[in-house]
Amino acid sequence: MTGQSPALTIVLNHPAAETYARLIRERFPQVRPIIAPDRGQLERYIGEADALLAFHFPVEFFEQAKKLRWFQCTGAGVDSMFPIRDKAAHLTVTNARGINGDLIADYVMAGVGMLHWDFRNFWCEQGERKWNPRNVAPLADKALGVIGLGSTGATIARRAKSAGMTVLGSKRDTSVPVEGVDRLFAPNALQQLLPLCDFVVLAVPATAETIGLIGAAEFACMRRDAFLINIARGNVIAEAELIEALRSGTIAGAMLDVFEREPLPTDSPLWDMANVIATPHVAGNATSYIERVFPTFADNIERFLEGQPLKNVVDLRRGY
Ligand code: OXD
Repeated sequence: MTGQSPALTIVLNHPAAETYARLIRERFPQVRPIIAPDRGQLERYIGEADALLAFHFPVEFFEQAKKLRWFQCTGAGVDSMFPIRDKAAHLTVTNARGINGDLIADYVMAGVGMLHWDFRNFWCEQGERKWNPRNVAPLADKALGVIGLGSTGATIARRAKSAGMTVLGSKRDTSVPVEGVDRLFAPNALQQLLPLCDFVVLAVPATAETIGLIGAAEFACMRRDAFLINIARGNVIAEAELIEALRSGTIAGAMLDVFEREPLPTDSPLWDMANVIATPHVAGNATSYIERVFPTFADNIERFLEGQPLKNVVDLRRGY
């Protein structure tokens, strides 16, 4: 590329920017990757970017990104663009949907097993050397509802079905069946779906329609022995109302990977609740993530250079 101007300049605002840069150089000598994992570098280089790769879109630099035409999100959720979505119509936004659905489904099924068997209690009893046998219903007697049947939700549904569970789900278009889902509900029929579930799994993107989707009214529809699992985004739940529902026994417990504020503040009551399993937004963190996601990204670089439509394009008005 010496002496020639690059065909495409990509700013890499990611902790693994060095690795992405190496992979891009190996495959696309005509492309100029710029390593910019922190604010200072981003501020310096964002004005040169034709494309940006990041997990969160750095909205504070949007106005400076005058040449930007493409944002490749390294994850699935592009809710970080929410504040600028009305100004970003000129950008092509692509994501990495489908890359980590299997891992997220592993996480959900692990949560279903732990909550259902009350493993937290077994661990406490083990610490106290207590021998306290009890009986547990097979999962095949239980129903799991998936709110949001995009690529991740549909993978979760198939896994729950393969564990023998009754699987319910909600999605916009209920006319097309989803493999493994016994019964589909429209998004406005949550109040009918929730009382039927032993486990409710949130797998919706955070959009104008889903922010605050689950609050006191929805917890009141759930069974007192039901569990909630959130692998979507923290702001899909009204967190203060969740804490109240967990405290008062309106629902039995929850496994939460995402929170209204991340990292979860150290003074959040969720850390100490005996009926909560809290994890630090890891459900989709597959080992070798970069190797898994890079083929999609490389395919898109090729398409971008050839002026072809990109893959995994996100409709910013819908939010997914
Ligand atoms: C994602 C995530 O959006 O891991 O991919 O949260």
